Amino acid sequence: MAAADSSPEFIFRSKLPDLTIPNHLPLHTYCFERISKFKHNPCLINAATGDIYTYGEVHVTARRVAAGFHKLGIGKGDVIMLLLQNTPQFVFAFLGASFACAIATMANPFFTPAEIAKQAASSGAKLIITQAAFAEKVKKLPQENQGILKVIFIDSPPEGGCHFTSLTDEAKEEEMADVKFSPDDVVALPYSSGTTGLPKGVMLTHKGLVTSVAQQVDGENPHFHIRSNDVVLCVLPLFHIYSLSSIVMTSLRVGAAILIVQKFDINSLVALVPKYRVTIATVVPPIVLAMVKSPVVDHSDMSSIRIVLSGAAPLGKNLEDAFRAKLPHAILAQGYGMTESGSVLTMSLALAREKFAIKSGACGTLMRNAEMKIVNPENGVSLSRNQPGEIYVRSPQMMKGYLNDEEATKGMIDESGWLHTGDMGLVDDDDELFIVDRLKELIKYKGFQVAPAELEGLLISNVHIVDVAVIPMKDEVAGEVPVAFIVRSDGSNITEDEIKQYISKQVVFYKRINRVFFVDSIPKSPSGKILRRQLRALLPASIPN
Ligand code: 4UW
Repeated sequence: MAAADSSPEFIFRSKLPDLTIPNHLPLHTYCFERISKFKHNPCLINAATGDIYTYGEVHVTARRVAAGFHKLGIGKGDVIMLLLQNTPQFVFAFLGASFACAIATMANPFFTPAEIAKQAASSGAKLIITQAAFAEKVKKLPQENQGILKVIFIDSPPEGGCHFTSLTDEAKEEEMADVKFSPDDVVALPYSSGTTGLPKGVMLTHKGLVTSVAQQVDGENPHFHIRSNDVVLCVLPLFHIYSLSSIVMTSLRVGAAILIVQKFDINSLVALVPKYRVTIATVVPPIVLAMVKSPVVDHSDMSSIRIVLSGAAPLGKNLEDAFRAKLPHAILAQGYGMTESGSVLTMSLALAREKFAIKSGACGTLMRNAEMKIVNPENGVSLSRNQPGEIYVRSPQMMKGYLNDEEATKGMIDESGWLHTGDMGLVDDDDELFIVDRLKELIKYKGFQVAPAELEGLLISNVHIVDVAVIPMKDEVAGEVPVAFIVRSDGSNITEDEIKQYISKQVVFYKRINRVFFVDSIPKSPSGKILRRQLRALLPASIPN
């Protein structure tokens, strides 16, 4: 929607002064710029094994990985698919790709083989790095997808398979290719469905990610004050931009230790926190909920935690207040980000070196070197404070665009460079952003993305279904779950269970359909767009949507 011509523009900015950002540097150079100060400090701690890698070791290993990629014929602009749970090798491979001027695309290793194959083909991946546990899922990929040269395993490879150490052992740092780098080169290619449609490759550049990290941790009064003696919990999946940017890259820049945890479980979390003296816990709302509800937290030593950062999905004011009552010594703060916006957009200023007072329920304040507008979605008019509208942002950390999808890119970033987030929010008198609703189709299950269009595409291909719409339904634990409105084909008696099973076989667990509602028709606009708000109003009254 174009802004109405004559109306004034209300542009919001950070409360902190802008920074000079060295975004001419490659991401790895920027992250390791101050490594001489903390070369011998722990960088990665693998909670599963107790292994600790110092900054010096991580730096050398990543460079060796880059040299190993070069030996395999992987170079500038080539895509490497990381199909890994949280492990140190994820970080080595990601940084190795950056050193090699290659591109890392990350996929959820719990995806089904079809979901993995789709992303491998769409991204043009040449190499897959994975674990033995997922070997079956990728077994046929190199035959089906001629572009894939090799599958590398970080643990026991299947017979004839290749081990990750073959990258690092057979190559020396000096054998890295001498590549010509440009700040606009893509370094990360996560997948996101954005405001509409299917998951698409989000092109994040060196310049964009350097900017995003600098916006968080650089300057005299950093917005997110991580220190070199912090131990940062990394339990959120590394394939998601929140974890990669706001945990890994920020920690690398400041020299903090990253505690890599494969899976969230409240009992192991309460054991890990005192064991490693975790100081920063970066989480999603369901983890905040588990910490509030679980009695084990009451009997555990959580005293080392100074910050809990929550984001990727809404965190209600009541839950925030309950958490603060339970862990009063810790600062609980929210951040709001998006894959397409190159990660974080707003973050609580309670995390700054010189803290600001914040309000419960706020998602933080805009990052430095960025602009934000709140726009009436009906008429494109820019709104002033305290008025809810669609959140637009403009900043150098945003994506370059969607891979091979100019039309979808244009739908997301307008001609004036504003990215339309599809989220509804307001900026209050203290510059704090409150998110009040979501305009876009996206469903968020515990912070994971579920694209309605993907499920609708699968459902409509079933002969028993003639029309379908998938929307979110509120859920106390997951935040939201996908539910389907289904129009059965003539004479079909397909049941709710049969539909759920049909989907379960084809998708990762969090995309499963939670409820099915049979209807006579799906409400649509004259142009054929599903009227999702009307469907939301049809959900059972006991569930506030
Ligand atoms: N409140 C309400 C929130 C919030 C939210 C996100 O999966 P994506 O594309 O990306 C993310 C990224 C989150 C993030 C990145 C870096 C960071 O530091 C941080 O701070 C905690 C968070 O989630 O989904 C984007 C969509 O997720 C919703 C919103 O709809 C957004 O467009 N979302 N954060 N605090 N909703």
